[in-house]
Amino acid sequence: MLDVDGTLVDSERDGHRVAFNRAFEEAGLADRWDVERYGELLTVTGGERRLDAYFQEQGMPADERQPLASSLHRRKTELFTEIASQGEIEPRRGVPEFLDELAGAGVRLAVATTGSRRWVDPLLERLFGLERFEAIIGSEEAPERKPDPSAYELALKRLSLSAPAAPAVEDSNNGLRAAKAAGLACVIVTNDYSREQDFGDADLVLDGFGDSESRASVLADPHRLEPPGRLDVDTLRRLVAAGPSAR
Ligand code: XBP
Ligand code: MG
Repeated sequence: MLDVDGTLVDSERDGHRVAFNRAFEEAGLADRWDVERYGELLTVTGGERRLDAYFQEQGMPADERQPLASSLHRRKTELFTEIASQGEIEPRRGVPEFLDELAGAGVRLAVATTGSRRWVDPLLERLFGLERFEAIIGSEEAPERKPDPSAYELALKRLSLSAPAAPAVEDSNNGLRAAKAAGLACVIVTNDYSREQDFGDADLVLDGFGDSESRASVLADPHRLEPPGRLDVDTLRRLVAAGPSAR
């Protein structure tokens, strides 16, 4: 079970953030989210909810901010899709190799994201090919965003799997909480935005996927899985065998 934003792709700082700022500019608004501010705003999942929470913080009344958040988010989605179609959103280092290894081992894959299918599907198709994923659950299927577990619960249902059989790979505390609430074991691969977050409940924490040229460092390994400098199929299999509550 795979998260998208921040996990499979580096999409937040140079993707969604830039698209939000362009949407503000086009709408004649002076608001701009710099890299640091966007990191704080990321604690609210879902682009429309993030806009709404931001305008609420600015003191805007609900009847004004909700339609504004909705129209800005619609435009932001179009702008992000354009950015992605220009090839500006890259897979995280090690992800293509990781997905190839999973495919080679016959591991069934599903995606569980709070993002909209309107940009998720074309981006996954462009970077990895949609045929790899047996199910893709986005905000349209699971409107209660992470840390709500519904995206993971639906993904399990689509694959007719029960939770212990399927570990999640995530990058954030919100994602970890969603996966855990669905009963999944969860591997965290941190990134620049998430590295300071609380991953105390995670089953394995790495600072990257790792590949042949760059080893991932292990930040927490409560099951003593001892991955070989990268996240690999064997480590995931041993995690499933250990079970999420084996700590
Ligand atoms: C990612 C998100 C998303 C993106 C933007 O959370 O919160 O909202 O920032 O996508 P996760 P949308 O990685 O935990 O799924 O604007 O389509 O919501
Ligand atoms: Mg994420």
